[in-house]
Amino acid sequence: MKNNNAYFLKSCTKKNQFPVFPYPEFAFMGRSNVGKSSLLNTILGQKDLVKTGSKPGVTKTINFFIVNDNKSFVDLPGFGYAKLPSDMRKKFMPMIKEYAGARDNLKLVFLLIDIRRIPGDFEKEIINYLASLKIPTAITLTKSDKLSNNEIANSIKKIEAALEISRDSIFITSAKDKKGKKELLSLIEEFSKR
Ligand SMILES: Nc1nc2c(ncn2[C@@H]2O[C@H](COP(=O)(O)OP(=O)(O)O)[C@@H](O)[C@H]2O)c(=O)[nH]1
Ligand SMILES: [Mg+2]
Repeated sequence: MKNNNAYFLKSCTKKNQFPVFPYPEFAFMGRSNVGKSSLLNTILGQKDLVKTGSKPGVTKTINFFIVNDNKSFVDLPGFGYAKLPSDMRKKFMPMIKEYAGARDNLKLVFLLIDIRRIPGDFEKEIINYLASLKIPTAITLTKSDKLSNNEIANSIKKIEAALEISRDSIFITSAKDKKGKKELLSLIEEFSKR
């Protein structure tokens, strides 16, 4: 995938605002501060198409980007700004459901998780929900530059066990050193054709 033409299309808060087009779509979700904006910029090969390091929880809109006039990337609001997990569920799950249920061309969801964190029930719930819609999820571990190779291997084992998923659906990335960029781009190419 060449990264020469990516632009922001629109921000939406409701289903009836979602753009209609025939492109294969890829969604990115994860907790605030997980490195979602940074990873999106890395994948797109652009410095700051997507704002990074902004105050957690400020962006609550669903943002659509058009990539190479043949794909769409969707940046979902970061969850985790709400204090209680039950609150997160109340706000975030309905939004995920509304979004994922409405997008027939959604090919793959990148669920970002900080490589230093053990994911819990909330991530599991998202994975199970997407699976019920037959939407595949790529577990995308971020900020791998913060750990040694040994620590990375240990984290992968723990995350695999916590989410009860196979190693095949886990991808190791770093926006800082661009680790995983090639792999994610090939994945996007592959799933565009499905
Ligand atoms: N070391 C390191 N820091 C990162 C990486 N990705 C993001 N960050 C930092 O983590 C913070 C949150 O990043 P951001 O992309 O805004 O996260 P978002 O809230 O998920 O969109 C910022 O201070 C980034 O510079 C990474 O791969 N490695
Ligand atoms: Mg962000």
